[in-house]
Amino acid sequence: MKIVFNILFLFMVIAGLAQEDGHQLWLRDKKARPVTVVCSKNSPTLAIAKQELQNGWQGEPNASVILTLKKDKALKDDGFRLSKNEVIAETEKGVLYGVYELLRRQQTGEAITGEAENPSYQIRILNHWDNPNGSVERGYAGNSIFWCNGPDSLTVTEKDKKFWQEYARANASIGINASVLNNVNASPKIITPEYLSRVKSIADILRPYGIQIYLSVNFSSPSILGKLKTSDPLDKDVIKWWNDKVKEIYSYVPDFGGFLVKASSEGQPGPQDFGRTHADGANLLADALKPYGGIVMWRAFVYSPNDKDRAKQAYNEFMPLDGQFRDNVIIQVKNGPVDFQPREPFSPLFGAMKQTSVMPELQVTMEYLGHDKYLVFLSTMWEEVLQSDTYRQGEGSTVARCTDGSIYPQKYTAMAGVANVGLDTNWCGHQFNQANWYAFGRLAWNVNLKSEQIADEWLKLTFYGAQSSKLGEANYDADWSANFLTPVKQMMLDSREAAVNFMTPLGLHHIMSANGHYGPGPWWAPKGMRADWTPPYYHKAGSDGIGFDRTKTGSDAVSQYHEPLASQLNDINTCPEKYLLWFHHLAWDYKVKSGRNLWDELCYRYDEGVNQVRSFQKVWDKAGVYVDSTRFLEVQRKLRIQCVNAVLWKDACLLYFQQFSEMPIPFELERPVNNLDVMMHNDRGDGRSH
Ligand code: GCV
Repeated sequence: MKIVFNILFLFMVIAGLAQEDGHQLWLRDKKARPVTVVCSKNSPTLAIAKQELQNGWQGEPNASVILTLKKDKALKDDGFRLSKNEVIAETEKGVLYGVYELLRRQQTGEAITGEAENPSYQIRILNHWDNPNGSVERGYAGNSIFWCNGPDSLTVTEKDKKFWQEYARANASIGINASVLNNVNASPKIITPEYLSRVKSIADILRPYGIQIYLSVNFSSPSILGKLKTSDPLDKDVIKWWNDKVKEIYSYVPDFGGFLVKASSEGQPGPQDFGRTHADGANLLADALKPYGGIVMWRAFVYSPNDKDRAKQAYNEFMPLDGQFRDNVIIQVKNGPVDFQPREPFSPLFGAMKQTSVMPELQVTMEYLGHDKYLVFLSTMWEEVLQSDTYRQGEGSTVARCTDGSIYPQKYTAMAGVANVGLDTNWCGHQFNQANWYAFGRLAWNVNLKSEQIADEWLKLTFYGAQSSKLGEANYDADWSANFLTPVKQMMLDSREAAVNFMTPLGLHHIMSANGHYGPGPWWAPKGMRADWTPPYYHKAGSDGIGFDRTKTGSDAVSQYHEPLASQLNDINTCPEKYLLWFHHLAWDYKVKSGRNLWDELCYRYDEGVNQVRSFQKVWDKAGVYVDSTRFLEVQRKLRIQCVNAVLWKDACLLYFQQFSEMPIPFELERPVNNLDVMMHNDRGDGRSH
């Protein structure tokens, strides 16, 4: 009998596998109750809204739900109002967002209040760093969902369409309304007729879900594609070339959103090649797009090899141009002044450019945070940045309020996230990376949401009921909440701080392995290499101490912040400890708040990070009973890898820095298990050799 039961159980587990592989994201199939949906209008978007209600209704059985399109003074853009049986909006997209919210609240048990729900940002956009050959720069979830290699690479298949539709649905369900289909390191061919046909097919599938298409363009396209002698933004043939090209693009995609541009940055061509400014370059494209309502997202990610402090350059280059950009240009600024590090202070450009629209760029893909291997919930990091006070217009001038139109009257407001999506079955490589896609959408819709709520929603939508067999239905909810939801949510909320601890505590940054940006590489500085691409440029470890002096007597990056923040960061006694070595170079025996000296504190932080990941393993193993086996085992395997890598980070950084501190690792802490010479010898710069 026992054998029969075991076989049956095994069969149930295997049968369950096919359904719970993560492909359905937070939109898993539900047993819907019957519902009648009433709407006086018809359209592809409204048809989706109706279908979603019918497929997912969890309210009163046989209820009647009304979708109402009408004017409402409290609503803006695609906002909506909900009641138990009605969704009110001014636009069809608003109705669709309202339907997803209603279904989400039914599932999570959140109250349905009837308040107006308006988006924080008008444009909530994913940036795909996808190349025309199907590879994805900094992508860790398989190849591109939009592009592929090979002779038939531009033929649109049914499989393509299915994927694009699923992608569109997932985005719409969290309020994302725009996508840039290709890498900012842009191939010029993306705007040739062959590629534009495929762009049109993608746009046609995404449109009913309310998603507008944008493209990254190469600034030299007029010379490369148009064979012009120059791509100088002030040249009249160049102006005409872009005007014609834009007209052509709109003939394929009449509601095309516009361009994203990386120019005069990391070797990409740009206006500076012709002695022109970023404003000249952006305005050229903005003028071409203007008649069609298109916009330009112009990136501020710039730095040059000669600068003494890379963190200062974007501010230095863009501030003098404030007020010179057309009103359909938005400057897209990475959250921190260097580059998506595990922790950075906010970029000083936020709030500083008062006459120019500015939008935050966040990185959803985990370039510097463990690729598809680590469990790191990024929402807490984004919350930290978005709620940072810039003081630009007095206290409370948070990054969020400086960019969402609350403080400055921007014509357009937007938030971008560098996507983490690929062809992997679970879309994101790691099951928990789905939570970052989800969090990006939710924060772009409501910038004041708390990470705790976002994690709570995501866990309920993604895991509730995944394994019902062993617990007994009557106690399931209480059990699940106490033994799965609560501990796993806490793990998510702690996960980013854990990563900071075992990678870059106390304000350290950019000490990862070169190129791959995965494991540790604080030593990496080959002869002749650009200094600002090497970790020693950032940590400045020596016998006198460690850290980058950005105080007034150092690089003076602190002065790019507004008072009282500038003084607070400048003063070692008031600088928050999390940014200590970002702004200060300190002696190894400097006393930190805990009473320890700096070296000991560093050791403790690294040790703490490793212990945190070990504790995540315990949390997950214990929660396993509530999770289907495929997703459980996948996450379990990855936590093991993360743990091994965390130890490696700790050993590499402590043994390397110890050469300068010449102090012992406190004897009560675990001893290193990796040797420095071996780690350095094995380092190929991609972080994989360890
Ligand atoms: C798309 C970092 C990344 C690059 C990326 C660049 C950018 O340098 O390592 O892969 O290029 O940022 O944001 O443009």
